[in-house]
Amino acid sequence: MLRKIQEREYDAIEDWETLIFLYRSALREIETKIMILNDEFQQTHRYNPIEHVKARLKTPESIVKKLRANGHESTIANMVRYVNDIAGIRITCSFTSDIYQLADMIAKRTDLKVLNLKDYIQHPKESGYQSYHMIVAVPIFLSDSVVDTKVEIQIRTIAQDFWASLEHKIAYKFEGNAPSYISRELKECARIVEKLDEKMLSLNNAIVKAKALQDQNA
Ligand code: 0O2
Repeated sequence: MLRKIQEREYDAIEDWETLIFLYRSALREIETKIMILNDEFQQTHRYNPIEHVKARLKTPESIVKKLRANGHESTIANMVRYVNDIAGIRITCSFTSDIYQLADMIAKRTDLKVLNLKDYIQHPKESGYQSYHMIVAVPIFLSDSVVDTKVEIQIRTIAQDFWASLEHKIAYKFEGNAPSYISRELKECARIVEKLDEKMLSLNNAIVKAKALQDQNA
């Protein structure tokens, strides 16, 4: 996560305050970059791919729970190394095509480094979860050094977000042990969400075509 610049060497972040300061700064940086991308898109294509952006820092309880679940001790070093989503940004888009366009725009930026990609749209999770995940490193410029800080970017449609939010609540209630018929029904809902997204995208394509034809004939 860290790179050495100038005199100061960051082998590890040693205290919680520094850790949170860096992740909070990384969220600010990423949020601004994403809003600028959206504005540029609006300016060049007269279209906003982004519906909402939500930034959050993972709670200490949730960080410790994740480390424990993966068999790691709750140390600052382990948090930095093993928890990729302490800083998280969720981008909600209108259409699945927007997701890939945005992901491509983010990946091409020279001021970020993509560390990992997970396409849960092409390959949904066992639960039915669909979303596009990117782990990026954002350089945080301090007075005497630069620290690359990890941020997880989740990009999904409104429908995928609706499913994920409700499924998260339900799964939380059962602490991962939901009765099988509930898991089955949730998976079925995920398939409906996928169909809905496909239909909305093809409808949008048809609208764009029809509008262009109308403008041509006007
Ligand atoms: P919360 O409460 O959202 O913070 P990794 O170390 O990155 O390889 P990880 O973290 O399991 O392993 O990565 P993954 O699978 O990409 O999941 C990261 C996040 O995606 C989760 O964070 C959830 O926000 C979301 N997610 C993944 N699977 C599901 C799912 O089945 N249902 C829902 N609703 N969300 C999911 P956290 O820390 O689990 O939760």
